[in-house]
Amino acid sequence: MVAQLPVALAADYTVVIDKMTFGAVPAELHVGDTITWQNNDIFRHTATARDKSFDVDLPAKSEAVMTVGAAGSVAFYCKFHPGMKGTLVIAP
Ligand SMILES: [Cu+2]
Repeated sequence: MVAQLPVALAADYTVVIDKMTFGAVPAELHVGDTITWQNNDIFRHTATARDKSFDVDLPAKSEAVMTVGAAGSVAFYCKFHPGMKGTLVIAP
């Protein structure tokens, strides 16, 4: 009999940017998941990792998808509005 290995399915999450603030980030993130950054503002934003592991450009009223690449705790911010920030906690 063949053992059934658990299959980790990649999950898709959305982080909404609204009124100059990053919304809630996924509580349970794993490498291979995708995050759609959705900018609802009339301003351009970015989602930029302090460790440079990602840098997503988000023109006004746009969205962009990124795949989570590495485990760890990654602080991020907006290059244009440094007060906008958050942290992704990514499990392997
Ligand atoms: Cu911004």
